Amino acid sequence: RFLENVLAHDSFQSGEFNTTFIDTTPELFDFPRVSDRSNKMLKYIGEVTINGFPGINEERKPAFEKPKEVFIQSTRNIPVTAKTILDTQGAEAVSEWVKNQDALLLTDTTFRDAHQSLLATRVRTKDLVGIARQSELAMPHLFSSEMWGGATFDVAYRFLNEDPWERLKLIREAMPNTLLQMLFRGSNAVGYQNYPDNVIEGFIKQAAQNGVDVFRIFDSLNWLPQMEKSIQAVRDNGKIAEGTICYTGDVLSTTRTKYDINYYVEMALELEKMGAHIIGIKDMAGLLKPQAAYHLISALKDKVSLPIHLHTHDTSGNGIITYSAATRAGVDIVDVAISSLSGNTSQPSMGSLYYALGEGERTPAINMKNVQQINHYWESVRRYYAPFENGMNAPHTEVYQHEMPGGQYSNLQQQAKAVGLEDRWYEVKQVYADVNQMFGDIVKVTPSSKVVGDMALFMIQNNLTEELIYEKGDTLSFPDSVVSFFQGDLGQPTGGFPPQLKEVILQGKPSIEVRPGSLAKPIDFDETKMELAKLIGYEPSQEEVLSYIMYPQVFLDYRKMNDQFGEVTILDTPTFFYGMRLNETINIELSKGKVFKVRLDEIGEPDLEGNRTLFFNFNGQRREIVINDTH
Ligand code: 3PY
Ligand code: ZN
Repeated sequence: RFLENVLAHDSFQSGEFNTTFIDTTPELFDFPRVSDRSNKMLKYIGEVTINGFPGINEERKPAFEKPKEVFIQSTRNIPVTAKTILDTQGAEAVSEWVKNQDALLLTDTTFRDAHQSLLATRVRTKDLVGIARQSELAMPHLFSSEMWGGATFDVAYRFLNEDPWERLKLIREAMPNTLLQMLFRGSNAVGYQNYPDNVIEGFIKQAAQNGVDVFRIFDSLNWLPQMEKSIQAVRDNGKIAEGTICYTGDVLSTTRTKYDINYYVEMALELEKMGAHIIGIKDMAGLLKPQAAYHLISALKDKVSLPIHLHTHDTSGNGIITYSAATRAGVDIVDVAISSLSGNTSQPSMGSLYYALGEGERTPAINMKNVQQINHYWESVRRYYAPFENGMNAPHTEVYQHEMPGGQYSNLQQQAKAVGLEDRWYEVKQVYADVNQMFGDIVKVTPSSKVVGDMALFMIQNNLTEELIYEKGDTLSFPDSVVSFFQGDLGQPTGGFPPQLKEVILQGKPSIEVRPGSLAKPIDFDETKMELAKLIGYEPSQEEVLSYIMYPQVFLDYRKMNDQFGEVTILDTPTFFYGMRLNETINIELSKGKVFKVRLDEIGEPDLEGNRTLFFNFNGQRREIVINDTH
């Protein structure tokens, strides 16, 4: 094996017979590890080559051009950033610093919400880390980079075979001078249900230790008691708590007055009392129209002493005008994405906003030449993810009627398809809006938005109208998420539940009106750690224990995949999704600086059991891998 390794080594093959490389190349002696790891990797490649990747229908791997090299000149003097202020003077000082800036500050959502909203959250750590350092150099004046939380946590494990904590650590390393921001669902953390208080506290502590600086904390019903513990935990860890209000309806509507300007001002004042450092306005569906933005932000700036951070989605096509109006009204920070991952269900484009605002004292401090280079990278990388595009490619003003959040649109479309309602999608959107009214006009964002979606599908599938629900209610078996919602498991909506519907849906089941976390038994972390150790065969880290608490089965499935295939995160994205073409050669960096060449030489015919043998050339050695063809 040693001889094989030597013969296969680049230095040997290049005809350089100076054997000092034997002394300086420890991997030549590293037989079992390299061959075990590489066999697992080849097994993965073989598996995707033959059986495909979930959600990808193309039979053959397309040819992708490599992203252009990005080279951003680093400056000698590191500018004073919000991150340096946080690290040297603390969170309150950041709040003051933000308020004292004339220029509009920007949060770049490219690493989180942009791909969550456009590409089903599928962008891999490799592609993010591949541009993270250059992004920081290109955009040193960003307020923050939103790169964690929301759906990225479970999607990483569930669909990408990667560990989200690892992503956080790597981006932290690559971006030491930028505030890293995460989206945190209050008492639902990064999940879809309520967790006990000590889980929320434990999660925030671990996220802070691994590099999160700004926690955007929201509740899916805007119910303040669900946010208090999280805000306190962020403060206890010396990080920035962005107390966030979800925006719904239309503050200027004269017919729908439940969520008027006063509602937001009151809530912001409560969040300020709770200890928030910044007030976030989270317009997750993109409903905030330009004039409404002007009035809302003006009122908030007038009544609240904290900085205001505005988040919208460009679904309607009005995002830039909304931001322009908010900027005139004095908003402190807005969320944008790099152009090639912006627009439609994503955030408005950073470049478009820059040019729209023109020269003036609020012009954001960005170097568009640098931003262009980063944009070229994402233009190429986005192509890898084409199968996950959500299909919306034009402004969609219908969002003002159905009010579905950007991230839910394609998800619910898939859910509808799965139950055979693909052709009735227009109806699903209408019923979604009707269900919202039946529920008393609630905030719709993960996880409350899922409840509305589930109810809409249930009604269409069972040919139910609102009247029929009241008539036949006690004979119906409502979706679990709907029952649990009316039981109070996600908290209480503004104005309470409609009493008659609550009675029909609960059919005598008990409900609560207190904060669910106040009843939940705290998790015993030591016991859970022991339980998990038995299941995975080693002592887990605190991060792994938390992941297991949030998503037990998803985490265990990920461990199983990891044991079977190893660290597939090191594969380039086209290979990860599509496997290899016959006679293609790829490079795999099995560990830092150790690059191996892999060629797929032959794919054998299936035998009677459907097994095919794939012949690879792995750094000069022939390797055979048997894959069961499941077609
Ligand atoms: C999430 O919770 O994942 C969201 O992005 C909500 O808008
Ligand atoms: Zn969003």
